[in-house]
Amino acid sequence: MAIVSFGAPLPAALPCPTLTLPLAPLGGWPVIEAWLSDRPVQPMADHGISLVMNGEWLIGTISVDERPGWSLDSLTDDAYRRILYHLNRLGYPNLCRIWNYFPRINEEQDGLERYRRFCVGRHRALAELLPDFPLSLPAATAVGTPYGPLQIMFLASTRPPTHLDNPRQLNAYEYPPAYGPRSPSFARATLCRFPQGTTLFIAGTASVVGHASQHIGAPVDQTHESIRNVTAVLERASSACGANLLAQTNHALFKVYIRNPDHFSAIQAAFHDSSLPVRHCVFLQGDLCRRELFTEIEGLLVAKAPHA
Ligand code: 3EB
Repeated sequence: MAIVSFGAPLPAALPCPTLTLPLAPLGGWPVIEAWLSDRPVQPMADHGISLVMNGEWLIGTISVDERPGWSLDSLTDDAYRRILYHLNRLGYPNLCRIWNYFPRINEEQDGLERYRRFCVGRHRALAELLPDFPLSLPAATAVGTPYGPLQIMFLASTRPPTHLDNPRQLNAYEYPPAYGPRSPSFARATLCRFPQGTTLFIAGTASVVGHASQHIGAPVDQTHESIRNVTAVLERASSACGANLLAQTNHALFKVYIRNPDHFSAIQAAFHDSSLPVRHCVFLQGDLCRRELFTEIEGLLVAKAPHA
């Protein structure tokens, strides 16, 4: 259905949505992520959006170049409006997972940090157009690239999923204004309990407890805190679906974004000492949305769980 490449170029013409991300894999080889379907797929492309559907899932990507006269909030607002327009038109109105990547995430643009500008634009579009906002917000990631366009990948479904909170963390969409004029529009996790199977998407999860960043300046302690948050989300999802997902992390994949490549070995070692399987982790160099955050974990778990 889709191909995502980390740190290596892709052939120009692939018959599916693609994302080429300049996030270097740490500790080795280029990483290619392939999203597969066991049913026939139908592609569609329109002005920078490329998407594919299989009757249950829709996966799409949009790439937007920044241009003079457009601030990142307007650009993001416009991209999200176009995404929602197509999801509604095609009958896949339920957002399940979103990834956002753009450069200079912690730089100021016209007096506001670009991550906060991105949040303003995303909030403007979603608050206006998404029914049941903010309760219908999906798990998401927002990570900074060294260069390139604003790139968004989105997964949606014909069926409504269940969005989950993390009891250790305030919902991001309820963060106080100290973190920016509009709160970050995402859920801590999204659980898709569909007849074909159960999939859990865990959002970018950092060293944040309540709403405050923890362990400033300490990458290993931040990693352990982030792992505690991922574990708490797995416990929350386990009670939501009636299966022990903590016992199924061998069916999970994790991406670990690391701001400073000098921290890679120490952060990787912290996973060795944890309950998350390090051989299921891909480590990528990327900037995070708060300057003080050194690392962030996201996860995907295809679960064995009783039918919904
Ligand atoms: C946090 O908990 C960390 O703006 O979409 C993590 C994942 C974070 C996604 C987003 C932000 C986003 O606040 C930051």
